[in-house]
Amino acid sequence: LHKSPDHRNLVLPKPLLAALRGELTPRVPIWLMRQAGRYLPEYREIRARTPRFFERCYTPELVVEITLQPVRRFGMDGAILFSDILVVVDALGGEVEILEGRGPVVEPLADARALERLSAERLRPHLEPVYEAVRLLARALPERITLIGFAGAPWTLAAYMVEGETSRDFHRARRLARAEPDLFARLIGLLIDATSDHLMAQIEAGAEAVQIFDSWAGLLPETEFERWCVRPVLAVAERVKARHPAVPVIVFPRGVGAGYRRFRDEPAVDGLSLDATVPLLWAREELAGVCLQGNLDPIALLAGGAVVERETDRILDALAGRPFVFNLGHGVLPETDPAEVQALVERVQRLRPPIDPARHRPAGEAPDDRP
Ligand code: 1CP
Repeated sequence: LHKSPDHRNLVLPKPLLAALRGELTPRVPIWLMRQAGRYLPEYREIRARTPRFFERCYTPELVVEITLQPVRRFGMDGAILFSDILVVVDALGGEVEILEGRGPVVEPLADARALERLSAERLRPHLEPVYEAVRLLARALPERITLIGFAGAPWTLAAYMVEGETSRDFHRARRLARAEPDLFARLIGLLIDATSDHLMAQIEAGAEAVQIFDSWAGLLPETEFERWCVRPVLAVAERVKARHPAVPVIVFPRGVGAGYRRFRDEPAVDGLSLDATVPLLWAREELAGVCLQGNLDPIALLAGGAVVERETDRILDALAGRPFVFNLGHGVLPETDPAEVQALVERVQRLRPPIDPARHRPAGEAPDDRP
């Protein structure tokens, strides 16, 4: 598939898996959220031929091809399955479509009757083409590359289901959670079942690591964050780990600031994906004991060139000496120039000389006043 330059094979067979298991890797592995998709001309070509989004998601040969496109071009260390968090909503029987230029549109869920119509029983049969694609990918990928499965977190899925579409603030979803917490808890409970089952099915088909995307976790104030993000995400992670203890689980609670600390000492959480606002020296101190992932601002890739280089080096320096996975702070934007992604992957993957630890003292600290 990909003719990798020799240095990429000098390291462990799967640098991404090694880092997620807490090992220090000779070079930092990289993959990018939304690395497949609209910024690639070869994806847009497939989209023109197969305009229905879910048709692309449920045709195993297309899923395989779209998943491999960025890996073939750029040689990342991880291949994330081409799919969407909303396939779970579709499988449960929630009416959902993905419209061009508008994103997801869902029949809004407003009451108990709508909730009763959803069923977790349809999940595995409905998503069988997705699992078939995972099986094909597990066979097609070169040894160095880790196959990543994923699911939306219960809160983020519930937010789309109640709101009916994307939104800046998800007022309707947050109002329902406050006004009818018992109903909302039942929805979250159903989504805990569905997302953990979906992740386990991907693992059973060959996914080697999984990521839980809680893209809208940052909208929740403290107590709501605990109830609708932390507890459901940990419930999902714990169920997956109980069945598949060796498979790393990465959590991406986007925008939660100091709330990232809630995931640092959890045995079920192997990786913590940082959004671009998280200060890295804070993360280095406060989030020890878990493999960090992140956090280049996707906008930096639009500026390109020296901006990306400077930011990339700053991130690599800040996390040097720690198990770390390079990624963006959120998904690749559709306007991104593929050449910038290419340059980024090359920069991260080249072996860097060991870094002088003296450069890593936080500003103002004397050379030997650290424990
Ligand atoms: O026409 C198209 O191609 C539609 C664009 C598109 C694509 C390429 C959508 C609709 N989904 C996807 C693929 C996708 N979605 C992947 C592919 C694998 C990869 O990363 O390469 C992944 C991981 C997702 C996950 C996803 N979907 C998330 C979580 C990550 C994030 O960006 O926060 C969310 C929130 C969604 C919902 C969704 N689906 C599609 C869009 C445009 C959106 C976001 C809408 C919004 O901003 O609210």
